[in-house]
Amino acid sequence: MKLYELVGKDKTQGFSPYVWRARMALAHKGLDVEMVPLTFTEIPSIASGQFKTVPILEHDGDFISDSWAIACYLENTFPDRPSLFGGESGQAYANFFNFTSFYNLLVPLFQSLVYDIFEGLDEKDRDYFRKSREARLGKSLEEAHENQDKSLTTFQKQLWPYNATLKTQAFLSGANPAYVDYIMYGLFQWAKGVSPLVLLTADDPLYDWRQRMDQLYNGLGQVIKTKS
Ligand SMILES: N[C@@H](CCC(=O)N[C@@H](CS)C(=O)NCC(=O)O)C(=O)O
Repeated sequence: MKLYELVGKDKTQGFSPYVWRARMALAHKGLDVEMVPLTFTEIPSIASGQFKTVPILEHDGDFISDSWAIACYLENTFPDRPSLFGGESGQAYANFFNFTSFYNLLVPLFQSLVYDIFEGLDEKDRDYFRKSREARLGKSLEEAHENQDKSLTTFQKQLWPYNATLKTQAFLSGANPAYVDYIMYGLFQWAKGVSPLVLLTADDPLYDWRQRMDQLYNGLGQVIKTKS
């Protein structure tokens, strides 16, 4: 089994939030995977160019792309291993969280990280990244960077429901971590891999949660080093 991931100059620091969801999901299922690092402009070299984004999972000759599709594939293909969703209603909720977290969390975090991501990229990806992301942002990377604090505050303001939830339960999925936690954790792994920005304070319940997430699966998430 192979998981294609996204890297910049440092090939050991896979930073995609979506790949982290898939990586944690594979670990949750107890499946060994070979990580294959790609830069942005290398993604079309996989599976005859049929996919534009990572993660891409290769298993038994099949290619599955999209983090949500990969999670559902793992759940269906390995039903006897620990469940990612805890049943149908858990899966429906995780699907909902997958969408809501996009606008509430991922977009403002993207706006605050975008310039730092650019700076960490392999030289050959920079033109592609600048062009595609400036079109998406409707402004230059430098302008986005000037607003970094504002975007970060927007992101932080959206965290209250998760902080509140973690006052009454250990993980977002309940007593034990599962896919909703991996969606959230992917965002923090992304930020950690590309930027020195501090997202949480020690009194945020998410801070303690993140430390516990870092310990899972033999400290898998700790492969990402804090930027300085
Ligand atoms: N909905 C997709 C989104 C994946 C995605 O946007 N991945 C980004 C990396 S974080 C990517 O591969 N982008 C390639 C590009 O923009 O060229 C998923 O959940 O897997």
